[in-house]
Amino acid sequence: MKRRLFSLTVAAAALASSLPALAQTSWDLPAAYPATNFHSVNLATFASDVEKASNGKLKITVHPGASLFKAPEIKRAVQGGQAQAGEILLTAYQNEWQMFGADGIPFLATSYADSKKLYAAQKPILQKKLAEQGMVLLYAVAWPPQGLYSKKPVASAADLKGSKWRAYSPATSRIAELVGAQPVTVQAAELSQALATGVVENNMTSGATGVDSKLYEHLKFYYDVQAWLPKNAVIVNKKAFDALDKPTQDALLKAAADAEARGWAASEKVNTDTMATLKANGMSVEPPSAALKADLQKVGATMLQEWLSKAGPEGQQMIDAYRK
Ligand code: PCA
Repeated sequence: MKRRLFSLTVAAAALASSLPALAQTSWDLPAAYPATNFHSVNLATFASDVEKASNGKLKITVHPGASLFKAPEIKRAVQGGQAQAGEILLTAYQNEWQMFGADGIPFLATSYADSKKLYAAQKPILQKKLAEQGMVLLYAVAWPPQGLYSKKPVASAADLKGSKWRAYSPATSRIAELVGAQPVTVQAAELSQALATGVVENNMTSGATGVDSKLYEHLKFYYDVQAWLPKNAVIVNKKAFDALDKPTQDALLKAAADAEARGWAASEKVNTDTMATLKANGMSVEPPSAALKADLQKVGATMLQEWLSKAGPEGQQMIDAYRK
């Protein structure tokens, strides 16, 4: 009996000593949008691609729906290493550095093609800034174009005066101010609740978030303004990245490049599909009137000037690179 126990112990010890060879790194990746959202679905595929391509050496657990960290806390969590990786909405961090907000400026880039050009102009400085902050950019994917959801019909910006406007970024708050509405910052995870309780009565976001948050249950009008396409970026703590062996780093970067291509394609498809879903759920989906469009374009022109004056030469260079 004793001998048997001894040989079992020896076997267990032998097994344990062979473990480092199979060592697995586990990462947490907090994200702020529901599991069914196309960004989250893409993250799940990305995580499983990484696990396969690294032969199980790197396991990434995605935590969607702001379940691990609230949206505005994710960047700092990755920077501080509380989470090894995370997905952030770049424009939400504009107050920290103006360049983060370049894709939140209304009417600067309104199509997928222009949005990709803007990303190309923004990417090198984003990578540099994140590196200075101890992080690595893995990939970024645009949300579908942003339109206006409202409880009441909106013929021109005058109809927005005094309304309770949901904002998700400094830029969306600024739009509210410029049209005379009252901005209230509400994260996507709390949007349906805020609408149900009457905290807000309109907002600008995508068809994707409209469907995720069932905005048609509270708001009957959608104006397909196509004003800008903000991006989500997936970032990783640099120390965590550097701790991986080279083959695992390569597997991660390859899976990230695939996720970026897949995400942009998914975004376009989701844009088309969600417009149909909004209509099927009784929402009026229309282009904005000429007056509303002109009013919002004026807001966009003001915001671009404001952004350029804050962003300085770095901002001007980026806009020039984008427009080239
Ligand atoms: N949905 C996110 C950000 C942009 C979008 O389309 C939101 O409404 O919070």
